Amino acid sequence: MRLSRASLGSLPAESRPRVSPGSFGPGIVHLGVGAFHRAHQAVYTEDAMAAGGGDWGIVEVAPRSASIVDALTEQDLLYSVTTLGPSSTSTRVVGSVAGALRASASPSTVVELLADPRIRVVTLTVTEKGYRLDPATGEVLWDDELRADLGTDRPPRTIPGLLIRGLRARQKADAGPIALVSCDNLPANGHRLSGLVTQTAGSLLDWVRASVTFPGTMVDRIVPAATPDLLSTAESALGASDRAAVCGEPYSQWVIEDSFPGGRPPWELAGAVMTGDARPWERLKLRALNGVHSAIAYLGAVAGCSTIAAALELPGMDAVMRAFIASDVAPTLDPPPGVTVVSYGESVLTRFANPAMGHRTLQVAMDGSQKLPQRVLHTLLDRRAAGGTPRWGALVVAAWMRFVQGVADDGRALPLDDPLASDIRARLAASSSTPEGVVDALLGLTTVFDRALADDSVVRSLLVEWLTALTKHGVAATLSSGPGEGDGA
Ligand code: CS2
Repeated sequence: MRLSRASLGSLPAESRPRVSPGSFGPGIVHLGVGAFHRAHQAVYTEDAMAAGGGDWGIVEVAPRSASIVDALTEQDLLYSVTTLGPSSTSTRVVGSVAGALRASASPSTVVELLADPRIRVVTLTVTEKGYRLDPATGEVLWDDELRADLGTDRPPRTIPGLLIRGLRARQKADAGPIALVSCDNLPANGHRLSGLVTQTAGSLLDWVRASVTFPGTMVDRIVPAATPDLLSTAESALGASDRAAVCGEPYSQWVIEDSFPGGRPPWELAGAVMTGDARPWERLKLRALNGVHSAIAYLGAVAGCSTIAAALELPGMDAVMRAFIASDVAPTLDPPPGVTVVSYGESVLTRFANPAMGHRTLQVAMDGSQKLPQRVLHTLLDRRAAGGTPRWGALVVAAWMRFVQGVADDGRALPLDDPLASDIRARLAASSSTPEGVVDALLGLTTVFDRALADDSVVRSLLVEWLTALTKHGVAATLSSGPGEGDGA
């Protein structure tokens, strides 16, 4: 049996949707219907509607992928989320989806939706690269594709193109104000999205200033890619197969700036924190969670570990991550009231150690050029500006430099899945393969490394020392020499 409205009656009671599918109208358009969104915002929205009502159904827009849209459509827009605790799992069907379509197949429908007065919120999970912003500066990366989206009538192909064309249609239709909400791990994501829209708005700018808000958010839940094992766990829990099943850890957090001119779902009833300023949360999460995640991913992948939990068990890894958090990350943060960076970091390491997750190091390692600035390099910059020596942060960057060379410590090939892969490979091919040569070649990636970092001799020599240690002795030996006496000191 396949999951569908007809099969809902035979699901175990605790797995049934908390809202009745079809009993509410659409209120949100979501761009980027990936696993993270389905395990996070869609769940909060279902819980918010279950607790407080409202027409906040989500119309899911997949920028390209047809398979998720087909699966949702065949299942009457239903799918399940399996929560993977360290010793038990539970599966629930989510009923907050009100539509699903593929932007590349129906761009004009997406534009029309953005001009529909019922839609008052647009959320986005399009990954760092979807915004087409320079990761180091947040400036728009103009190219022919984006110019054509903004300057011609052809169906838009880029995310900024879809947004601007939709907003133009909304202004024309006089459909009322709207909030655009980035749910990606970008630094000051509301500010970045507002920068993207204002830099590309052209003659629409005055209307955007008067009618569009860009609430910043901090989104958090570890969501590994779905596997065949997950699909069978979901099927046995539900007694029905689900081709759109996703999974996630028990922990989940959403902090949202409360600036929604057309209204919003009562997300606070679902446990979200509504605030005036999400940046302290966001910065804490980017540096003390995502930065540590990336660190474990690069070191772990080079050491031959396929999952984050396995990499965390490498002798010395936990101690080095604690040293990174306490010595480099913590001094750069001003955490939200009641939170300390070190205790937040402790809870993050416990979450990463959850053996049920099977979160692959290569999944977290992808798109490093887009992730490093906000996750690690901003920590280094702040430490240097305060006169510090970011020894552990430099180890993380050196681990990325070791990773992008494409060979693990045991000689196996490591894939490089990154929008700058060809630039990275070309730079490495043109440089000497000594640690100095590799460090200098990669520091030349100007959209990744701020000049202040690339020109900093203290940072450069820390990178060379760590890369020498990683190359000569391997990750395991480098980590097990521990925070006390690593080669990077
Ligand atoms: C991870 C994040 O893949 C990655 O880069 O660091 O997806 C991480 O799991 C989430 O941000 C947790 O909220």
